[in-house]
Amino acid sequence: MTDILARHQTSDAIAVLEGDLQLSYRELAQRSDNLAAALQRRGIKNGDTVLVQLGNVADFYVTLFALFKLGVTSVYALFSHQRTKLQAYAAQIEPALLIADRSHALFADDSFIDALCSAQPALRQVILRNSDQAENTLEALMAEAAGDFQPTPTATDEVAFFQLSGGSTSTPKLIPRTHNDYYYSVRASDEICAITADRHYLIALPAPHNFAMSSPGPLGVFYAGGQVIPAEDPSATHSFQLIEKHQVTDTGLVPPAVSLSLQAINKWVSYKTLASLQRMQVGGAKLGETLAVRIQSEIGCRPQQVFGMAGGVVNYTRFDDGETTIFTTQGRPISPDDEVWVTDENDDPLPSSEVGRLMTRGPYTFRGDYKSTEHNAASFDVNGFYCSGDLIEINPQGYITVQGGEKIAAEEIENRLQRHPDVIHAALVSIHDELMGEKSCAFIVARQPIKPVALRRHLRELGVAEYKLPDRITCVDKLPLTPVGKVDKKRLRQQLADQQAQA
Ligand code: DBH
Repeated sequence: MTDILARHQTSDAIAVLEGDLQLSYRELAQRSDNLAAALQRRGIKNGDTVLVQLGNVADFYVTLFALFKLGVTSVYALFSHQRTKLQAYAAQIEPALLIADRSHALFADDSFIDALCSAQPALRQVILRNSDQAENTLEALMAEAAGDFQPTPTATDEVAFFQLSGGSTSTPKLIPRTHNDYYYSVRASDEICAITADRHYLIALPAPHNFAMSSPGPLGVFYAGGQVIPAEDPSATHSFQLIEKHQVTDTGLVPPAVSLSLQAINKWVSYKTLASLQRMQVGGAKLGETLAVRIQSEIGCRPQQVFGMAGGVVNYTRFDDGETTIFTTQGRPISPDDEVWVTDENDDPLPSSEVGRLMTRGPYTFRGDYKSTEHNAASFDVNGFYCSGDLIEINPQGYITVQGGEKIAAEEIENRLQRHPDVIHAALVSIHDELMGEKSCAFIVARQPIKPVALRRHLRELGVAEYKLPDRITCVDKLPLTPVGKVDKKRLRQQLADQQAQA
């Protein structure tokens, strides 16, 4: 992955724009060399692991390349992550180095750092950004002369860094990504997304997210020699200013951010502010058709749907696809060697145009989460196909439409519901919803009547995130079963659809 920057390291073209800071490719390469050399002098070496938490700032990318050059394996926590997540990542990788930002509440003083250091005996170095100390700050290390630093990256078929799994399991999972697999996905994304040196890409999504990083993200933009504009504050107000100021041509958003942008346009800014914006990628959750159409008609740019996962397979609608495909599907895989198919509840393959569980295997898809033998045994089949838990349909042209289950592992919520003393059986299904794209409904068989509020409280107490709580909770006498005795979710969904139709 060090190659992405090495290609342009003598270029004076602008690589990153952040506020008044403007870094050329030459400067980005120099700073990352400086940082890598400074860390090497402090004993950080190839084979070590590193925990990083930085926001959407130029320093994120300086650090990313420095750590690639050193050949250390890193986890990049989201800036929104708090104590529990960081502790869980540290427990898994036992980092030798922590790089964090004093402007994050967790690092405003030393108490969390001290706690982390005492729990992690391997942690030898802490480097902070925005610190008022004189030395050992990230800023100071980036300014130390690199001397005759020689990169020592890990081998191309070895782990380059860990991606974060969006799954809902109690321990956050880490996904090993190799240089070869990730670099391939970046280059192929550039081709599909037509990323060239004249593109200006705004990063309003959290920088470490797989979409923000590689689909095509800054890695794709750097590969092509274009400009990256990280938005530290992702709000529409701020993003719009950056788009106008830096003549942004491309960006990627999640659907709720698209809604907020449309609202902002209609309320108080002229669409002319966004005149430079030619393409808007949308992913991370299902984009409703109405919103997709409005991107084109009200913002005046070309929507591209992206459906991917941190562990691998990424699907894009292509710019030359027909409007129906662009507005109503989540695209098709990057590679002709991506295998994506759909199974029913009994793990049997379903024909095209039927809804089932996504199974995938391919050249840049992971083969297992880090240190998760049991979990991996349950989420991969004997042929190495990964079951993401997403419910999808694949049309005869190979385009995917997400039907539900996105990122909310039904089994996880069901297991937690079943930990309530009055719950005998629980099943979670999702249904289409005009407003939200989809809604989840939990069917409960209970020993005695339980109020939905009590069940939601129970889930919260077990650490279930707010957005994963079932939108509806219905108590039933029994759950319909398939002939092999699994819960017949098709029938439950049908039941809900019938109720909706009658309402
Ligand atoms: O949701 C995702 O994880 C995702 C979405 C779009 C992703 O990983 C990606 C593109 O690469």
